[in-house]
Amino acid sequence: MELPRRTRGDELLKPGELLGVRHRLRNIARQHDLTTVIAYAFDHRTRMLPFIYADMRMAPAGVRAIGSALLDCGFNKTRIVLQQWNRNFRPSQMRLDGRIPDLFLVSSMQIHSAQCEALIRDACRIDPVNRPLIIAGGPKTIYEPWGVFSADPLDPWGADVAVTGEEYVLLSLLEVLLSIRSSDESMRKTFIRARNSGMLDGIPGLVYALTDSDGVAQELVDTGIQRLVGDLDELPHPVLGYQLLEPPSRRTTLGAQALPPNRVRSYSPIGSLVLTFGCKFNCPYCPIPAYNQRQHRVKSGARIASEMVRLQREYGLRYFFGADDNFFNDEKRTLEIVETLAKTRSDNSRKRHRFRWGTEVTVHDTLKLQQHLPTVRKAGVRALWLGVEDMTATFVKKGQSVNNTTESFRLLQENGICPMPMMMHHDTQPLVSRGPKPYGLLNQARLMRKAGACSLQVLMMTPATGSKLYTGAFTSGIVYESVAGRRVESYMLDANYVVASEHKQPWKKQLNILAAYLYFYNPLRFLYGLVRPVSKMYLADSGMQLIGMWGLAQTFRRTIGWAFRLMRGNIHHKTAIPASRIPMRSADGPAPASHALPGTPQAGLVQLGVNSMAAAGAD
Ligand code: B12
Ligand code: SF4
Repeated sequence: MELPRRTRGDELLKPGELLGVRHRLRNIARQHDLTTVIAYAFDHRTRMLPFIYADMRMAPAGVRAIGSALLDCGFNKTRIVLQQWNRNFRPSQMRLDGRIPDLFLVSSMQIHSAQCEALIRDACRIDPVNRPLIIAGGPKTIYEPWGVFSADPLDPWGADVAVTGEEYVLLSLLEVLLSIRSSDESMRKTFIRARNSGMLDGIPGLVYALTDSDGVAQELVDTGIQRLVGDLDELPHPVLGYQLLEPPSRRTTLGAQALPPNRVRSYSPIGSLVLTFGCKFNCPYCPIPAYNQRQHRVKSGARIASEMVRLQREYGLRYFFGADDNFFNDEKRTLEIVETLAKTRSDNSRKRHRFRWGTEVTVHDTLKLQQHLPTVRKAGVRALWLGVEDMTATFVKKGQSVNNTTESFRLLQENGICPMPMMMHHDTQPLVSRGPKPYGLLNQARLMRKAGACSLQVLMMTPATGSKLYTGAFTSGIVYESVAGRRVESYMLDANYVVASEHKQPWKKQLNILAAYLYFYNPLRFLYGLVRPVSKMYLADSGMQLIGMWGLAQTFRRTIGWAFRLMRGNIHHKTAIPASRIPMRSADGPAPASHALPGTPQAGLVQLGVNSMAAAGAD
């Protein structure tokens, strides 16, 4: 089930609204000496292909964006802790500026939910009087905000509020809280006052719990779908967030200082940057178009150039990854960006900049933009990830075909850009096929390699939260609950594990993924690549082979046991959609909450009791 769409014409913030809240907060920030810790939840069990290197060496843009927004508004006592680098970090022991922070923010993807919960639980160990206001956000809460609140009355823990949106939602929340906060009041206490008086209900993009006096969540109130910032130039500059990174360590506590600028590059040599958001396609397994309210949001070329130049100057960053859903989505906007970057200089010399970057595009749009690929290359693009899924479009159709795919790869290679295909393996796809059409997974891997693919991503078709196919996959009973006695856990939902299938021998699917990777990444290909690289960029090919072999070893180690379990059988299927067990309602009244999935208990009956508790000051 997709996120509901806001009323047409009301999907975006008005121009200048994000700038406005930033400006207003800057004026009041100095009256509130706030300290904030932002943690990125990361489950190390997810370390394998296809993103084995990028997962650790690219500080995530989401937490950096939130950090940048806080710093930009004047909250300079902010620190970003990445569990990738600080796996022992314990929120209950954190101190910043010598004190327990006022705000503890957690960001998580769905696959890192277990760590997200552990972080929140640990923060809840801080005694209620000193406890920071706990705010959860990121791709997990965007689709499943209830997941950060305990549904077990005997085991209460939970965030105070889940943000189902972006910077603007958080800043609006802070603006409301700071407008009523007295100087010596804790942010959590202020939050409870604001919540109980209904002051948060006018900020779309929040889900908060109404709790009883023991802190047990009785119902979740959903303020609806956020309005999105349309002009991404209004976002705070990403250069700010890099100042806030906690240095990697094995400690449970925080260091005295953030990572110095001259060491950022050694830990995070790739800078992920927001360039555009949204995609015009409508693939039923993808949540992205609905999340973006079918809007395409972009930064200007000038702004992107300024971001890259400053990041290079201040941190020495030269490699970037665009957090785009489909960078080539809109020809005019794409050209504006690449033409500007192609002319950009990093310094006063006459030489063009030396940034190198990559991002995601589609086969369809690559062909459409073929005559502009030389400019794309001049802009610094050296690798493009393409969602090929299945070249024969047997299962997934979005304008790709065998000829289109090979042609787009050829064009990219001709222009010195590495094509990086992303494939989706599905129940009806064999490992190898005979005949004129290359249905088989290996047939396609072979064709793509021949056409110049520098890397390969093979993921199993798995229901994604927020996609059209999501709920149907559960009601039709294809999603596994457990296999041979082992439960499917959230870290296994990364599409590397076969956790949803109608295949009679699903272990074959698991082994097929390994076989495709082994076919693509192996010592022979590495050696061959040294002599006759597939790419014009000589070392790119052998470098990718080395990373691929390392990633394959991890993928094998982590998923082979699952393949054996699948062989043993005893597969139990889920019958219900994973919905909130805590009743939910919309802030407008007992109407269904925007983020509630079918099967969520409807709040309303308990509403009166809880509201009166809330009014009496319970938290
Ligand atoms: C770049 C990217 C990657 C990169 C880097 C990820 C990273 N850690 O930086 C790489 C290539 C490594 C990657 C890997 C994967 N990715 Co990825 N990735 C993306 C992509 C395209 C951009 C992410 C990004 O930087 N966005 C820009 C930032 C600014 O946005 P953001 O992170 O959403 O943060 C904003 C809000 O969420 C919010 N927010 C975030 N945190 C917080 C915290 C608080 C407290 C608050 C208030 C707000 C808040 O405010 C932020 C600013 O606007 C997104 C899709 C997208 N367009 O967002 C998918 C996405 C994040 N990836 C996804 C997935 C599934 C994966 C993989 C599992 C794929 C796979 N099978 O291997 C792996 C996981 C690897 C791992 N072990 O973690 C999913 C996550 C789905 C979910 N519900 O959790 C996404 C959303 C794509 C999708 N399907 O919609 N990915
Ligand atoms: S083309 Fe890619 S980003 Fe666009 S809807 Fe399809 S899967 Fe999602």
